[in-house]
Order: sequence, then C-alpha cells, then structure tokens
Amino acid sequence: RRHRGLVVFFTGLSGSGKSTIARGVSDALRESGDRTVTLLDGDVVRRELTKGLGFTREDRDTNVRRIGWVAAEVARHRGMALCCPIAPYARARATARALAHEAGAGFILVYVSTPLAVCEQRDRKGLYAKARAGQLRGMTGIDDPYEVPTDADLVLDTSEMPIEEAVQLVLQHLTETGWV
Ligand code: GGZ
Repeated sequence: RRHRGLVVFFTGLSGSGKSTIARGVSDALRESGDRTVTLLDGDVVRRELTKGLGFTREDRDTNVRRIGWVAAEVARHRGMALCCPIAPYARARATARALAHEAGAGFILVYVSTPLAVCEQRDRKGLYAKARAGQLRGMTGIDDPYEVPTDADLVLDTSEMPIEEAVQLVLQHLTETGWV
C-alpha cells in the first residue's frame, strides 16, 4: 500500500504537552511499522535547523517556516512528518499547511489547548517564573501573543486527560481519516 505523505502539526503553548504527544504518536506508529515517521522535535530543531534564531515574531516565523518546509519535503516523499513548535501565529501555520499541500501531502493541525495556568503550573524549565519576574521578555502567553487556531482538525487539552489518551485520540483521528 502506497500512502500519500502527511504532516501532523502540533501547536500550543510551552508546556502544553505537544512534544510528549508527538513523541507518543511517533513511537506508536514506528511500532506498528506501517509508515516512515520523521519527528521534528522542538529542541533538536532549534539546535540543528534553526540555530541562532530567537523569539521575535520574525524569528518565530522563520523557525516555523523552515520546520514546515522540511516537513513538506518529508511528506513529498510519502513520509509522515510530526512537528511541534509553539507556532503562535496563524499566518505561519497557514504557510506550513500551504507548503504541505504544494508538496501533494495532507496536513493535520492539532491544537494542544492546555490552559496557560496549567502550563505555568508545570513550568518544567522555569521560563514562566522568569517571565513573571521580568527576567525573560517575550514569553508566549505571558507578554507575547498566541493566536488560538480556528482551523484545528483536533483539539486536545492535556489538563483533562492523561498523555496516553491524547496520543490515542491522535492515532484514532489518523485511523478514522484513513491516514494510517
Ligand atoms: C516561548 C520560549 C521562549 C519564549 C524560550 N517564548 O517549553 P520549551 O521551552 O521546551 O518550549 C519552548 C520553546 C519554544 O520554541 P519554538 O521553536 O516551539 O517556538 S516558536 O514556534 O514560537 O518559534 C520554550 C523555549 O523554546 N522558549 N524562550 N520567549 N518559548
């Protein structure tokens, strides 16, 4: 069976659970062996692909565009690319969608909608505390925008379910829509 390529694009605040869900989906799909999966992990991307970029609007747009471009190239060759940048701007997300479509691939937008209060409570890297203390400028959700998607294919709030359930819901969506 020859699949069409697919980009699964997770967007949401820092600490919302995007990477953890994407990793879970990636592991499950690799396990089932049906598709080649490329996980464009956030930390790795900013270290290898977009090193040197910061968090201005321009740099975030460049970051998201490069991720979207690589994901589209993966999907052009019938792979499945999972990516999980915050991607706070609707226009940059729309560009990623357009790049996937131009590559003849599908595009699924997963909005990880975990509320700011919960992400801030988790604060795994201490960035929210720094932002509240005025030691970090331009933290998404604190003093930098996050444009809530109006075009999400799936919305998952990890404060309302365990990660495994969020992973299952993504896999279920991919099955129902015929992608796996
Ligand atoms: C948001 C920031 C910031 C600012 C550093 N705002 O929880 P994390 O640590 O691991 O994930 C966040 C990551 C965001 O990078 P992205 O490439 O996903 O962002 S974007 O799509 O907007 O380009 C966070 C850390 O970097 N981080 N400073 N000011 N997140």
